[in-house]
Amino acid sequence: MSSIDTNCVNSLRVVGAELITKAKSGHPGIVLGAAPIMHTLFTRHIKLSPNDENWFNRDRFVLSAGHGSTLLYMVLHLSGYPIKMSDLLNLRQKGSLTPGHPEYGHTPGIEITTGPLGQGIASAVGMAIAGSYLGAKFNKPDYDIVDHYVYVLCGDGDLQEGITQEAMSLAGHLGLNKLIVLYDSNDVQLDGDVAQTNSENTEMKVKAMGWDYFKVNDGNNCDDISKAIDMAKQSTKPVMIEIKTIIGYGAPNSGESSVHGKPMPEEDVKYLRKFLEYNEPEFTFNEEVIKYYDENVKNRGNNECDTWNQTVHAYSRAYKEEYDELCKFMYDEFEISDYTGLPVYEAGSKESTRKVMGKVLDFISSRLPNVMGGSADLTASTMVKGADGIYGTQNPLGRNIKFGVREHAMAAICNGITLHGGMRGFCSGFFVFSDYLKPAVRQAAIMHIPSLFFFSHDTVCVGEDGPTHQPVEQLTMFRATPNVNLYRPADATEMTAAMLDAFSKGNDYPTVITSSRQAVVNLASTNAEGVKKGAYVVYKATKPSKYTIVTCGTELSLCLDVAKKLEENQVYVNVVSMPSMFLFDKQSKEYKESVLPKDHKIMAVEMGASMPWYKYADYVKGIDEFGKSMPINHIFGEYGFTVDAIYDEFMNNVK
Ligand SMILES: Cc1ncc(C[n+]2csc(CCOP(=O)(O)OP(=O)(O)O)c2C)c(N)n1
Ligand SMILES: [Mg+2]
Repeated sequence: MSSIDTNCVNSLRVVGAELITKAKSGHPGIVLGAAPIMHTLFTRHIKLSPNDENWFNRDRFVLSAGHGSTLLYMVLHLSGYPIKMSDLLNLRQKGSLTPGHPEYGHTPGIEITTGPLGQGIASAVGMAIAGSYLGAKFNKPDYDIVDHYVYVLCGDGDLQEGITQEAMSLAGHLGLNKLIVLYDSNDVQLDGDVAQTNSENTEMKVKAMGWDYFKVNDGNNCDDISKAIDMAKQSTKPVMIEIKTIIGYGAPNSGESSVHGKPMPEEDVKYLRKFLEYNEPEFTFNEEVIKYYDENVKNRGNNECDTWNQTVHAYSRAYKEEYDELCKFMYDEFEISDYTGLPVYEAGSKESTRKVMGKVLDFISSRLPNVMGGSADLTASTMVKGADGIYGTQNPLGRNIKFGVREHAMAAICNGITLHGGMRGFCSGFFVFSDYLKPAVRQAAIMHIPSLFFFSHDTVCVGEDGPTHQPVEQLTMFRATPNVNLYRPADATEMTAAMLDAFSKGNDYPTVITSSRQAVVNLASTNAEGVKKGAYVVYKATKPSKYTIVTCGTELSLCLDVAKKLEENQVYVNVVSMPSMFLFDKQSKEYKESVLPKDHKIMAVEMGASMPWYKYADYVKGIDEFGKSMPINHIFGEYGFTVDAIYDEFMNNVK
């Protein structure tokens, strides 16, 4: 290793340890162990332009081992991103630019929020899919417009997560040759040695999944790491480079799990400095280091970006039409203006909302070439699929991703597609199995990105498949998750409005849409404007009323029938459809009170856990037990979701 590499790596190690000790919290183990990996990747390989953070063809870097944030912040600081030393000194402090784990949209240069192990590597697969699609669409001989790599740094913990197996298996199947995973293999994790937990052969495992595998035996050797990355770039498959490192290298307790996540005491930092023969003042990168990063990351990257801009300029002349289209992708300029072909449903007709969801999605895909996604082996049930055939090496322009039964990776991949830029990812499954992918929806919500999650079979009306397949608490789960818009539309009108809104521009939150297995009546009284406000009065009582029934989804038509029966008995109630609590809560006080008047007694009705409705209602008719296997026509009676049963419940508890 050259002396400059040693100087850079040692300064990352010492300053990193000092910053964590100053912060009184953080993870020195990975910083000390993986510093040579990050240094080599950034100074010799990665293409980034600090001048243009959003350069479309930059390499994407994903720190799947999010606890290594300090290392990433330091490298980005040295690379010329607007992260100052004062920001580093504020590591993990309130309001700082350098929070505990990397946060997308918060710190310059951070491509994705990470911390929950496994999410990063799975989303990187999505970034690689988006990159390959865009490359296939726009690259021409001599014009490599989108040909970037997606690099991941992961640790032992990432590889233990189930989501990682799902994602890697799919990446291998799809032959994502621009995906390069650098595995910080230090045989140690938080609670002890990895050997206490794992005995599989990583090389055999990843090769069996269709990956190439290279190994670097000495993780302190930047040249060896660099050579392996060079080889990885030549591969026709996704590549894992296992790099043997020593956790906490240079600390007195290096190689032990105790160095993973506790700041080093002052005397240990002194020991480290002595061990590395590092003599700069505290918190100091010396001139040589700064200059080296200036030249080899910042200037190199900015130059590569300039060259790319020239290529694109020439491309704009040689391929005018493609260039115009490329701009629409890059600047997110697609919008639906022509609604010809949007399915129309007559009032009074019957259709399941899942069928409507599928048809509207097909329409949207035909208008928006930047949407891409699919289902977890449930297209036949959810009706959700992408356009233009199945995506894969045979058809890189296919927009239908067959995820297989890999819900968790599917949702994280969907986030990666969206994060890449230029594309919007969507995915789909049975609502009950949203449990399998919820952490990725949470990530999307934290990142404020508009990933899309479409589910069918949204209540116990699934029927025969029984409690394992009958969702009860999942609606509550998403409604309780901050920054998630959950839509539960009642009929074709509401579903169409929800779908179009989900794909509209400017949403800084993910959208979850649920749909019914069974057919429902398409009502004359539902409307798109009301849907966008989250809730609206669908039926106004014919005489002054003191009561409102609030509901959503397939229970809306039922509640309208209940209101009719009540009127026949001189009880006058309004009926409110509330497809989105998230949007309703954002409305003005006046609007909210016009929908749910303060002086009304309010009953909520939904075939799901009652909990979220207590925010709005005095009395809730819900389902607070698991489902039971039986045909759907028995379900309504079993759970009291018939006109007569709800009528009685209203009369006994609300009136
Ligand atoms: C999903 C998830 N589970 C648990 C954690 C807590 N956690 C953070 S790092 C870590 C150990 C990971 O071990 P490894 O990847 O080997 O990191 P190293 O100790 O080598 O730095 C754990 C359990 C987490 N961040 N995410
Ligand atoms: Mg480890």
